[in-house]
Amino acid sequence: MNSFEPHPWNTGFTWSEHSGPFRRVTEAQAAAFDRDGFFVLEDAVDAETLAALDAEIEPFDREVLDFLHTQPEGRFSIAGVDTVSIAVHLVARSRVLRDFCGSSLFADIGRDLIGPSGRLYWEQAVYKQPHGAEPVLWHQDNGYTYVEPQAYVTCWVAITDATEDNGCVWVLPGAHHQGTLAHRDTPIGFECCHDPEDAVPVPVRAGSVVVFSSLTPHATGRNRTAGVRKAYIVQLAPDGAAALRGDPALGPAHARELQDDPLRQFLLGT
Ligand SMILES: O=C(O)CCC(=O)C(=O)O
Repeated sequence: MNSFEPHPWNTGFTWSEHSGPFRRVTEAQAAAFDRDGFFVLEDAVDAETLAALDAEIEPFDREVLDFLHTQPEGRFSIAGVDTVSIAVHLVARSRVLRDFCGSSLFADIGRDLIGPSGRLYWEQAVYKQPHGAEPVLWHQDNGYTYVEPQAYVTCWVAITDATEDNGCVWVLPGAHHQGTLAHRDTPIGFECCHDPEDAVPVPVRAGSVVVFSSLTPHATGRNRTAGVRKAYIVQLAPDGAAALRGDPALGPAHARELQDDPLRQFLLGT
């Protein structure tokens, strides 16, 4: 049996169920989101848009890899030339990515799963390098930066096919109901559980989007193939969401930072 400890700042969390009418998400997908904490929007991004994303992200990823090569052992935080490259806040530097995140796809998902005033909270490209050294450990997105409200939405856009071999997402259905869990800090990232029971792989075709909650424990395996596994991650939060600052081991948060940077955290559909 999986057993979890709550994050010290998570007291009295309750999951809010979603009800229609929905714009993009089906009733069944919304029910899966409430029950399991995830679902897949199959083939949500067309081939032309995917090719544009791929081409646009390429120089940013190259920049990250060049930076990683200057670091001791090619590593910086959880990223490394031999494992994963992560390029953040690209909408501030790319009209193509700004338009993609401002598109009706995310406006609709936001409307369906967050409500009328959703905002882009974060976006990043995560590229798993060929024959990668490490997995991304089991974590909740709200375990890295504690945001309130705790439940926001992650859209994991597959730019290449994602398979069990190259490091697709795995999720732990149902655990999102407990709110944010305690995470331990390891040399290769935060971890909320290890090798949990009932984990589910979510392989997807390029162009499909794995939609999951910021509270859904997830992980990705090592890339055991010769190709790069490419994903662009787009996270949507309610307007007014704030990141809490402090060390949960030392006590309550000492600051709340509103997530409304106009350069990269714009209202959805704008
Ligand atoms: O795409 C991946 O390999 C992992 C990404 C992830 O879990 C995250 O960005 O929180």
